Amino acid sequence: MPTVDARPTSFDFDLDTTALLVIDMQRDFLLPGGFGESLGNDVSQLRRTIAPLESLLAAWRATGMPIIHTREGHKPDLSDCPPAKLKRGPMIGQAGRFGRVLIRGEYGHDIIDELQPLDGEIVIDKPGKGAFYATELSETLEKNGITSLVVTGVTTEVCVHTTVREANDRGYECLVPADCVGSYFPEFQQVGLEMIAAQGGIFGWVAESPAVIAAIQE
Ligand code: C5J
Repeated sequence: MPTVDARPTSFDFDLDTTALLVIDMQRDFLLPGGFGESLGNDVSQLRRTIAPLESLLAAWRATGMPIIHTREGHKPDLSDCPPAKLKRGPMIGQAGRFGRVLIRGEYGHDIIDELQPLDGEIVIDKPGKGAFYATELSETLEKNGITSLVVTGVTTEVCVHTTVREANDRGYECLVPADCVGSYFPEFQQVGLEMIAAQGGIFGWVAESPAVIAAIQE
């Protein structure tokens, strides 16, 4: 069983029961000129996760362990977008540089070229911030015998955090590689990671991706 040097303690995980979760590495959030940047955000804060995630994905793919990608977005008629979310996110469904913002099937809704899923990898479309809400994620994990998750993607304090919290309440162990999650706000990145590992790992563990790669290659 590989051990990762992580905060708050070292984390043991079983390669047969661990999946890699890649949260919302979508063009709408990461591309210069896209939705995220149109809100005044600095996309370079998210884009620094791309290279470490490429390396982690390559190492993970070599093990044959499951990989699950998620995309936040809505049906074209917005019937799965709660009015409160739309009220606070009026750009959702509007025309953006890369198509209708956060709408399934649009160019901007899809995953960035560098991290496109390969055949056989699972892609889960989610209408909310958490990957468990209104999706088939629970069933998918149960079917594959998964009990631990390595959670990556964007943004740290929103969709990554919500998913880690949902997973924690459902009994999953979560390890978050700090260099593979990103926030537009450096202070949220720092505090978001601290919150996961606080109080003896209240939501899970935090490590760096080279340590995770070394462990899965053991
Ligand atoms: C946000 C996400 N930040 N994927 N979505 O709205 O974190």
